[in-house]
This record gives sequence, C-alpha cells and structure tokens, in this order.
Amino acid sequence: MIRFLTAGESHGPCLVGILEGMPAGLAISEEEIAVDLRRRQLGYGRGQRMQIESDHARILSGVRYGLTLGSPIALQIENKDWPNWTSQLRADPPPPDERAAPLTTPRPGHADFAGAVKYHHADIRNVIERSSARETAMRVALAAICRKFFREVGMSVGSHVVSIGGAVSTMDVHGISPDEINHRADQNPVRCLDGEVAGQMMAAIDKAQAQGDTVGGAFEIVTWGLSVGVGSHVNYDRRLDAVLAAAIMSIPAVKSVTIGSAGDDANRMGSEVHDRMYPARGGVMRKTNRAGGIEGGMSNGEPLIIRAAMKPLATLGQPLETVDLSSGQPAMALRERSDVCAVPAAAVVGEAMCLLALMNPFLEKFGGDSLLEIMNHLKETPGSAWD
Ligand code: EPS
Repeated sequence: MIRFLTAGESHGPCLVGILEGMPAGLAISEEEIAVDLRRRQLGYGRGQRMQIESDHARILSGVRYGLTLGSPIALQIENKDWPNWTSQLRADPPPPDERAAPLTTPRPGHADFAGAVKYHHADIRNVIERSSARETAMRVALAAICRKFFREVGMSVGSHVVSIGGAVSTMDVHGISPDEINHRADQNPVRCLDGEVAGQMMAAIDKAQAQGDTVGGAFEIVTWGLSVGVGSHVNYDRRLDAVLAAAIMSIPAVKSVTIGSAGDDANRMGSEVHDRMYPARGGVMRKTNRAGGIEGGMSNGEPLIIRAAMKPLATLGQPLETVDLSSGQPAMALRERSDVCAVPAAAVVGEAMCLLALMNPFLEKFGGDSLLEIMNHLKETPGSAWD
C-alpha cells in the first residue's frame, strides 16, 4: 500500500517528501516530475513568489538506473527564496538583535489563530510557514510518480478551471480526454477551456488585486481508464468517493468537493438523476454520467468527474479586523506577500491528490510488488481496462 509524507516550511531551505509502496519497475525521471511542477507554478493571479521559484524535485532514493526499486522514494525541492529568509527561519537560535519581530495579528480565514492557540506559539510565523500552500509543490511531485504509474495501466487524470470570482464556464468536457483537457487548459493563463470566460476570470482577478482583495473559484478533475470495482461498498473507509473527497478537501482553501452532478441533483427526481444502462459492446453502457463514475463507493467504469470549490485566499492587501494576540486589543490582520488567486494551481494540485488517493484503492484490487505483477493481475481481472 502507498503512504506518503511531506515536510518543509514555505521559506525554509527545502521541501522533502517520501512516497512508500510504489511498485518496482516503473520508469521515472526528474524531468517527468518537473512537467507537473511547472504546470502547478503557472496561473494568472499568483504573487511575486512564483517569479523566484523554479521548482525541481531531486530524486534522493528509491530509483536506480531510471526504475523504481520498490523502496521508499525520497524527493527534495529547494526553496529558491530561502537565502532571503535565513535569519527568520534558521533552526538554531539567532543572536537577540537578529530575531524577527513576532507576528501576532491573525488573518481571519487562515490557520493563524487556531494554530497559534493550539501549539502555544507567541509568533504566528511558526504556524503559517507550514500551513502555506507551498507544501502542495511536494504533493504534486510525489503524485507525478503516481501519474506515470497510472499511465502504464491505461489511466489518465486532467483538470480545468470552472469558475473564478463569479465568472463561470459551462464548458462540457464529456468526450474530451484528460490529456486533451490539460493540453488546452495549460495554454490558458487561468486554465479555463472557454476563452471568453477566461477573460472575465482575469478581469475579476485584476479587479480584486486593485482593491487589495482576493477571489476564489472552482475546478473540475476528470479521470479516464479506471476499471469497474475500484473502492468498495462494504465499509465506510473503503468507499472511493469518501477517499477522494478527503484527499481533495485536504488542499488548502478547498471547502467543498462534489462527485458528478451531485451538487445539482439534490432537488431533482430520481428518474432525472440516475444514469440509464443499456447493453452494448458485450457489456453495459450508460446514456449519461451524472454519477461522475462512482456508485456505491465503487468506480463504475465511467469517467470520474470531481469538482472542488476554493474559498478566496485569506491574505488580503486590505486586511480585515482581528485581535492582537499579544495585547488582546483590536487590530488589523497581518499582511504577507501572497497570491490574489490560486485556483489554476489548485486544479493541478487537485489532479495530484486524485492520483495519490486512487493508488491504494487501485492497489487493493490489482496490487503487486512490481509493475509486471500488476499488469498480469489487470489482464486476468474481468472488466479491467485490459478487456
Ligand atoms: C502562500 C503565499 C505565497 C504563495 C505560496 C502560498 O508565498 P509567499 O508568502 O512566499 O509570497 O506564493 O505559494 C507558493 C510558494 C507555492 O509554491 O505555491 C500561502 O500563504 O499559502
């Protein structure tokens, strides 16, 4: 089974990650991981930090002569911004005159307040360095290895931005492959497939920036090639929709996750909602895919369709009222350099969390210690992508 961990402060020396359980015999290179890291760094609305960073994951272990060994894969991404933060984030205690002034005015909507109280920190910097979405760079790097694995077994995952700041794309991606979705989305500054709506999204970002404000939005993740029966109805923690929802909800600022058209379905009749079946090609086909590829906590062979909504980022150019934790007096929230909108990047992180979350349910059904063994299991399994 797969497990992974990341570590690293946003402005510390580096991010590190460990991915354990990747089967042996998968070809992977730093260049392949770099493709997804570059995609995550793009996006209209990012702050100056993205001009400083050019993320590259170094493979430290678990790969030899271009192939995974089955042993833990360790990655390291340097923070290019680190030299500007050495006195603020050094591990050893600095001389008193080099100690950074503590941050004490939490931003509403951020981890600042609860994190400071929970960990008994007098300086909010101790919270925000880790709660920062910088950490998602490592998730994307680890997931790039999973993407390569899934490509070998005939699966692909893509994403596009559906809304930003009230501008909504109604583009139907039915029939468009995840690779094609990504190819088109990656050429657009907000990763939106509708050029006209993309213009409205950028205008909304510009307006928010001019007002010292931020905007959120929503993105959609599409997966093709997942065989029938990944996940299970037999216990709550094996339901594929629950596993995916938890993974995607873990992305900073994501506040809702829906599968298929469920968000619109609650007020409809059952006959309008469920996907009619008909016999075709020696199996079962569907007239629609409103279920988004999951029924009863299991993949049903249709494309997986997941949507996630992201709240506007909590670091505002015009800060909100707060309380100074050092004095208990009213104050204005701290201001940090940040992004006006990170929805396009979050969509790429969404793909990453989808890839990471699918690994265990997939391995549970088709697993093995090597890619070869898994390929053989796939060939032997009725209804698998190999049929
Ligand atoms: C972030 C604030 C900004 C973002 C950062 C997430 O960084 P900084 O405080 O250095 O300006 O750019 O995102 C990344 C660095 C990244 O790689 O995505 C935050 O507070 O969450």
